[in-house]
Amino acid sequence: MLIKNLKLKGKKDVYDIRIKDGIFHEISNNLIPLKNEDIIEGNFNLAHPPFIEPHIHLDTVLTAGEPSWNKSGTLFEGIQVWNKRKNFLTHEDIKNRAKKAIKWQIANGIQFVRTHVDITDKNLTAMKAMIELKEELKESIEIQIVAFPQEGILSYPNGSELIEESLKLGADVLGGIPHFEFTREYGVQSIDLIFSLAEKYNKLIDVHCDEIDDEQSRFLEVLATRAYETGLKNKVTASHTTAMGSYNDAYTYKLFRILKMSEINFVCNPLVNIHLQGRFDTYPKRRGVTRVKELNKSSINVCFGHDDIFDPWYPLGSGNMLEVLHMGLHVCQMMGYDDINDSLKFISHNSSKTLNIQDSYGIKEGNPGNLIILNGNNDYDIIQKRSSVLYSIRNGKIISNTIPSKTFINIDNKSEEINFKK
Ligand code: 17E
Ligand code: FE2
Repeated sequence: MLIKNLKLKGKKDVYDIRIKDGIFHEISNNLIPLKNEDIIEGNFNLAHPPFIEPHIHLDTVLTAGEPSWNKSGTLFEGIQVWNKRKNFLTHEDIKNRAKKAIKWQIANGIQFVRTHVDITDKNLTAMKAMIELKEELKESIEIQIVAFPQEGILSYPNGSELIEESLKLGADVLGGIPHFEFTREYGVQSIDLIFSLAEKYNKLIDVHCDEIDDEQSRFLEVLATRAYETGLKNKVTASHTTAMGSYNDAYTYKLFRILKMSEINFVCNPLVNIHLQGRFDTYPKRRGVTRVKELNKSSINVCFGHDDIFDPWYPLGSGNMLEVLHMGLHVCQMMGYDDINDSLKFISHNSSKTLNIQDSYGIKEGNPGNLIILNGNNDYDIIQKRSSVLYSIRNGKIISNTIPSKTFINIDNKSEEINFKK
């Protein structure tokens, strides 16, 4: 396959890209088509590595309102509603809903997903279904599965057995929820258990950590310290960490030292946490998101995740990482020209480090031939217009393409096509 006339980030020239046997073969100017080669016209749009969804709950997608709506908008009511919905889970229910959401993700240029799957269920129905779906879709999307104990490990009957069983079934990552355990001690013990299992089974770690507006919720320091001391370091991710939005600056200054030393990754979920947090405040009302701008400035790896699509925690969403980024830039006040112009990394390169796939990620000769073509030629333009993903190409095969809409206006006695939306 030959893709003609592409812009590449940070480069002035126009490039052609040849993918052969599923691999980036040549990236150069003016490549001559070979006999019988498939040709795609890039129209001077930006070629970019595929978007990454580093944090979603695919087992819960598309269940909002079942059996009831989350009326308070809190994390806690979401957990209660899901607890009731769990009674109706079947293998096919999980697979059908997750597959529908994955198709939306593919249409939006996502090719790598890390999904949390609730394992506080004695039958592990969702885990078994997601492991099967991961295998079925592996040509089109790479899925990492987190064994996520939604109702706690030490606070849930047989929690530690269920999480270990999930690893034996094939989960890739260990999850946790220390701030939701009954006691602080259980929270710390749950982190210790996660680390010992990660070492035993050679797995990654991604913990829902301090997702609460309680400035006393300080499991992040424990997670980072264990990551540092065990040497698991960048194999560890802290998701949400919304309490960091409530920590005082003196404590946060001290905390950042171990965060930096630990080399752990962060996932901020701005769409969902701007909605779930601050719910116990009147006014002033906290934003309840982690300190993305400051983490990034300290060269600590941080990326953005969607978290939910139409489920007990979030009533909207269509799997579009540009919407996530758009919200993230606003909520984290990263709206300077340079911030906006260098922001696609929060849904691509930075996320690849979180997933530990950075070595084979990116448009580079010799890497797997995975890219998207966006309807725009720089980060700024693409976010402002929330561009369509014109093509998503995986191992040299088109897995989605979109024809952008056209809009006509009729004013001043003339009809005109305008290009405000991509
Ligand atoms: N569960 C949880 O503990 N936190 C969340 N944000 C979601 C599920 C979506
Ligand atoms: Fe989450």
